[in-house]
Amino acid sequence: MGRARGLVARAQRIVVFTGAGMSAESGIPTFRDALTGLWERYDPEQLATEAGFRSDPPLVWSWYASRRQAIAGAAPNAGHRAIAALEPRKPGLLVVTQNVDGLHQRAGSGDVVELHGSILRVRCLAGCGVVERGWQDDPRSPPPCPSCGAPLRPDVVWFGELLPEEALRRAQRAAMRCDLMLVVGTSALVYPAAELPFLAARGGAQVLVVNPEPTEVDGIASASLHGPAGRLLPELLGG
Ligand code: BJW
Ligand code: ZN
Repeated sequence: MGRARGLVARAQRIVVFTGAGMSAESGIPTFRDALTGLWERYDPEQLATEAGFRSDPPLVWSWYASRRQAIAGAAPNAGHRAIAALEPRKPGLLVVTQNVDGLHQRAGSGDVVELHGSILRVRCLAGCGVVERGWQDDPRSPPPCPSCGAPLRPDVVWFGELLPEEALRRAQRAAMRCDLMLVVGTSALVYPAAELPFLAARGGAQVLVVNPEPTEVDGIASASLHGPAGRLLPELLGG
């Protein structure tokens, strides 16, 4: 911990790259953890692809509605708060998240890049350009697009879909320019997001991992702290 705290103290351009483990202690399940991960119980082909949505819109819609409800009832944890509290001390700090839950923003982080979209928004399946934040939520089936009548879909990135171009570009640029990348709560298995720590290391940044389990990133990390983010981040980032 002492060495890791030293890396944070010396860093001037920090990127915090987060995944589902960041929100685990807020009670939001991860995707790939044994027993508790969503993909243990649900089929990603059915629930996180456009083909799955088209084949059964009510099924996919209701799964997202129940997750949205769980997220609305959850609160940011001590890890989210520690990252938000670091921002004033490290100007230019950027949070790059794969999470769709909006908890970094609710904890007070001001600059958050959402690589996989947001579960709090919907957009038109037909791509007419409609994006909405507040809509009449019937958990049983997707409402029609107010402009063209096609179903609305969650504004998240499903498998086989391109990440939002501007978000990905900004994340890649920040990764190449940072001097410290803190990688929290991600299995780093899903591309292209998983490339970011490797881009950072190639650009000369120190990489610091916070995760209870070993991951692909440990091999390039200057230090790996094995434990839960909600406990380790306040200790690591506390002033
Ligand atoms: C804790 C903790 C605690 C626990 N504290 N830590 C073959 C090879 C390479 C690539 C591909 C391939 N076949 C297909 C692809 C491409 C595919 C991909 O990468 N697949 C891999 C799985 C192999 N990628 C895509 O499709 C992407 N698009 C794309 O590539 O476009 C180009 C293209 C077009 C056409 C064809 C092919 C390519 C899009 C990816 C979209 C991912 N979407 C999801 C769902 C979002 C919506 C929703 O929420 O429903 O995003 S999937 C899911 O995984 C979600 C996450 O953001 C993402 C990453 O998961 P994450 O965050 O890392 O979570 P977990 O569960 O994996 O890990 C949790 C970690 O936390 C663990 O390490 C725990 O130990 C830890 N943890 N408790 C700290 N308390
Ligand atoms: Zn439309």
